[in-house]
Amino acid sequence: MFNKFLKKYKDEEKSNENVENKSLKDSEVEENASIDNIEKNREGFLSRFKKGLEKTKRGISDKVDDIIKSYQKIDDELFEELEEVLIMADIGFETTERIIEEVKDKVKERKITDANDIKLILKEELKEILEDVDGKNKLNINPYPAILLVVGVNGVGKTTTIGKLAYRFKEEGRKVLLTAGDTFRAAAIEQLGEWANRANVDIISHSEGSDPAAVIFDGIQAAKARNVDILICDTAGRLHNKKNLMNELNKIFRVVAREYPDANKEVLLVVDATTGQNAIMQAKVFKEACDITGIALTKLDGTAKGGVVFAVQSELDVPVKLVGVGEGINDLQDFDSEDFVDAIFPE
Ligand SMILES: Nc1nc2c(ncn2[C@@H]2O[C@H](COP(=O)(O)OP(=O)(O)OP(=O)(O)O)[C@@H](O)[C@H]2O)c(=O)[nH]1
Ligand SMILES: [Mg+2]
Repeated sequence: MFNKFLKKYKDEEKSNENVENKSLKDSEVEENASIDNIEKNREGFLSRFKKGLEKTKRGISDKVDDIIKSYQKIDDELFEELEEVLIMADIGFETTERIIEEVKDKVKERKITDANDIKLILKEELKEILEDVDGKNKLNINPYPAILLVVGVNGVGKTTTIGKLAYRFKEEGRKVLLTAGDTFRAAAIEQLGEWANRANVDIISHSEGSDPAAVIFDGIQAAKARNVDILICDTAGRLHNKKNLMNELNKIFRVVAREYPDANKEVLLVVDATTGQNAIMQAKVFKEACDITGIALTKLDGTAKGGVVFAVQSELDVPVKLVGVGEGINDLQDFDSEDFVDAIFPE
């Protein structure tokens, strides 16, 4: 979507250049400044994104390059080595098999004999797997009001992701409210409070050990009374077993359905990319406990196994909507499949 905006602005810029001796009015100067800002933001965004994905790039693209260099002709051994690289990058067995079969078919179809051309086909396949059909990778928050329930096991980055999101929505001019639904530890409430301060948004919290559904109930009442656009609710990751988890989440979901029926709902499962295939297991458990509508994949900057994005999207049938590429407040990006594949496969 960003590309479309950029193109629109660039087209306008071009048509402006065609008018000879046209002096710039104040509004045009401002517009040009905003074009510069958009381009700068886009550049900053892409460079942070690329930097965050550097390890995954080395784990996939650089290794594929090495293999291709060592093979003159295309044979089964080459495909076996490619398969190994993809599995090592945590793309997952099933998804890797699918990709390799498709690549083999295309090589045959297009009568490709030069090993160098395989990379392009591989890139095509990776993009296809992540393709955003009907904008399903976009957060479901429009029209407002919206409620975002953020779930996931402990330590995956839920609270951090909420903080980053709050900051971003606030910067975009939205009215944001946070709810400290992780009442398991006092520190969790404090941590969310710190993020609320940083993002300069309000927070609703109760004391440690109180009922999470009751905090979320209060959050919803406050959101309605204050005309909040986006209410974001933290939840506890430290639940001892699946039954506890299901009970607690079900209770929260009942409150949301009853108290905020008109709000757009997004149930965001946060998973930690550095845990690789374990992230897939967690997602499967949560999918049984509640209707996950999207995944935020965090800590992609800390792993060479960012290939897990492909496994998540193709094996779970839940769209990846956000990716975390660092601990900073700006290190959360909307997931864009084109940008992602281009970052891990630059050529
Ligand atoms: N490098 C990196 N670190 C991250 C990212 N997202 C979160 N973290 C770090 O992961 C750690 C855990 O993050 P939290 O947000 O506290 O995780 P949580 O899921 O809320 O954890 P609990 O409240 O214990 O369930 C923190 O040190 C964060 O800074 C990311 O995208 N990249
Ligand atoms: Mg937390």
